[in-house]
Amino acid sequence: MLRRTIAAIGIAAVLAVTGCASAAPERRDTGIAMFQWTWDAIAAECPTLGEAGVAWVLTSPPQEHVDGASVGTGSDGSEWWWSYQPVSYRVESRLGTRDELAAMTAACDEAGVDVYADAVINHMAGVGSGTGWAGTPFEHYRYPSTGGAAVYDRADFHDCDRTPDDDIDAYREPFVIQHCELEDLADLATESEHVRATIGAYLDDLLSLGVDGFRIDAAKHIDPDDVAAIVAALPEGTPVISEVIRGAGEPVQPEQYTAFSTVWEFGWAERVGAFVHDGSARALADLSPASYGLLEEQARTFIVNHDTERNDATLSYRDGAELSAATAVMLASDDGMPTLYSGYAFSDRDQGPQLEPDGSVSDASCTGEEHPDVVAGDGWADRAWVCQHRWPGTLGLVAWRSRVVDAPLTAVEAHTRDGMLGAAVSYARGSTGLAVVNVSEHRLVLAVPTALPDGMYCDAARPGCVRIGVEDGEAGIALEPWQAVAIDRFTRP
Ligand code: LM2
Ligand code: CA
Repeated sequence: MLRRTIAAIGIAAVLAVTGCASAAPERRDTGIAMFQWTWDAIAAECPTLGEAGVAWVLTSPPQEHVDGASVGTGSDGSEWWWSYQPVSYRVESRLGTRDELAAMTAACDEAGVDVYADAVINHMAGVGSGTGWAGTPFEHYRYPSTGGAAVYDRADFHDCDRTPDDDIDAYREPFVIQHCELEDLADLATESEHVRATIGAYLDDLLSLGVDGFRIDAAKHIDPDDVAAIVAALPEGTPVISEVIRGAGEPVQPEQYTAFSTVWEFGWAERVGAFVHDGSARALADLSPASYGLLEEQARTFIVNHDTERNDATLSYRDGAELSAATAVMLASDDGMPTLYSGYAFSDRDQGPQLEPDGSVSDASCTGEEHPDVVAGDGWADRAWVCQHRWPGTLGLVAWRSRVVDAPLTAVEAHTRDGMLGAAVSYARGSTGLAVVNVSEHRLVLAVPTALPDGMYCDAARPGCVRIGVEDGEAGIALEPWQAVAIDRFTRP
């Protein structure tokens, strides 16, 4: 029954524009990580993303990486994580060619969507020797140039000489975290001018192909002074997001990277996922930077990424409608700038995406039709593209956020009552907007205080115009389990 209700909301139609006349303001600050999506597939999805108000897409790493089948370790090369073992900075990978990458940035630009690339600059490959995807031969610590790209020799890498196999063995000292090796991955001497210049040339090359910003992979394993120097060499204002996983009691913390970048706040993702899962509307309403970390201007909020969906640190597509509810909380809150996530189903953490006979990644596509079990979170075939961003509500809420984000949050309230089954949390933005998220498996009917003028509004989370009435300063809102409803003064019947 529930499944039918939510399916009826329709996935493909979330972009339907309602019949409102007043011009809404728009500020886009929501991004989406499209894990292992090819350049061609991202180019094809950008019009949909742009129409919904998505500001940017984050790609998987675009540089040449180890061809896993060449290494002789028993891998057939299909694992996703070869992307994170650079061999050169040629823009040639399983996800697409240099020309395809340029075509993607052009198509996304046309759709009003920026492209951020995942920059793997802490390290090169972890394996002994082999060939890169574009044919570049390499050995551990030796990455010669073919086609005029990256050139590193032994002296360009750290030799930390502190742990048995030079691997990071504990997160107690910055030196070990930043100069020893992350799982054997050859650790670049990022303090060296040559290394910085080589990385800088790679990032500049990506910018010349139309890339707009960067994720700094494994930033926690690079001295913040080194990241600062690399960022300083980029054109002023280039958006950079550092990946620094917050770990309690560790000496390297996200705060050390905020002078020159924004940082994903893992502490937020972990808490919000757990609170939604537990139905703790009160805890969600009480959430504050003091309890999880970074201030909103520095924080990138997210619910799940490609690592956390594999180590169970957060919710994931397997949590079905709970993931949708948490995503709605992220889009309704003002705790940071949101990042959505879209990837593929897997039953083994190493399992790569669908491949073509030549070993390149198959193009993802989303119709919505192939995902009957979105709500329950089960029934996924291995390697199926999950298209989380097309799940009911999500893109509609992105568009709603772009209309209301400049109106400050005026109230965040938990809706729980003795004797009432279920719980919800509401986010009021004065007389501009209101969102309510059911964080329970119970149906709820609520009267939620709002400063929106009395009258009829359209629910931004559903296509068409499902009417929501405001009377005497209260919005009458009925919610299915885990459903979110959002209204704003620009979207009325
Ligand atoms: C990241 N952020 O800091 C990425 O988000 C994460 O996905 C990367 O790990 C990691 N850092 C390095 O860029 C992935 C994956 C690992 C994989 C590495 C390198 O999670 O499992 O390690 O990429 O491909 C694999 C093997 C590991 C082996 C290593 C080196 O799983 O057993 O270590 O390659 O050959 C001996
Ligand atoms: Ca390092």
